[in-house]
Amino acid sequence: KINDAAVVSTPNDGNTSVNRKHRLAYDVERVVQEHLTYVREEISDGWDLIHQEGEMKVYRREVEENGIVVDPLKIFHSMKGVTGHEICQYFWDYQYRMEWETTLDSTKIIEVLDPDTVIFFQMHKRVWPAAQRDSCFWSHIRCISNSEEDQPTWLVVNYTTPHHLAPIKSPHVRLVANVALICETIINEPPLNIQDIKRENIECKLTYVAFVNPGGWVPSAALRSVAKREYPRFLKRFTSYVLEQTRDKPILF
Ligand code: H15
Repeated sequence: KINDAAVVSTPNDGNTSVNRKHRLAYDVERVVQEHLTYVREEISDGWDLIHQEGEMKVYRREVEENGIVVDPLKIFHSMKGVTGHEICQYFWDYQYRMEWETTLDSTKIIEVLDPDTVIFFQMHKRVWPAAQRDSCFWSHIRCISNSEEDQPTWLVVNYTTPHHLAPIKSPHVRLVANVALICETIINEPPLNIQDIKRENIECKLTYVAFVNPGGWVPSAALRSVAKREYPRFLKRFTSYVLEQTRDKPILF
């Protein structure tokens, strides 16, 4: 099965596979499969609901490693009017990023590994009394068909990787991240003809998970309060951006 694992599918045609492997293909496959395995896991003991607003629920588990806060975070949300493909496309595509991201100074692509996988270098805004953070990560978009009848699952994974074009330069500190956005599209009261599906018939259930290590010490209370404020803010702003961008466009299934 390991050979199949590195087959790369194209976002615009989930059924075609091309055998174009790049040096990080196995890494991408491993992390994608991990996210798919855990996405259905129920919220259990140790997870605190830290924010709830409409359909959005933000959970966090308090974890420290060597005195550094590395709290895993999980958001469940559901919205009408957009597909999982649309949500993931806007999240992955760098050309829209600075329109919805409020915690970045810059973003750039430093390598294209295949049509669905790129490496980003980002400079984050300095948001608390600590050194400025940067990040270097591969970002992969994927469509997974579950069955003939169901809409496919779409996901994006952002995962830290080193890169010769992005050396760590003091005073900047490198963030270490493993972030996934996983979307399922539901068609309510499906019309007989697929062409008749309207935006009001579609609903997207999304899960966003983030494991972020600040890469160095940051005061715990400050970091937790920034995270509690910024993650819900990000998801609200991002999802309203996608709604606004897609409202008058044909539905992208
Ligand atoms: O996922 C989000 N943004 C993407 C696209 O820019 C990048 C993200 C990523 C973050 C860090 C490293 C690599 C990749 O996936 C939205 C992120 C919203 C973040 C809200 C701010 C939270 C503040 C607490 C983070 C703790 C890290 C310490 C510096």
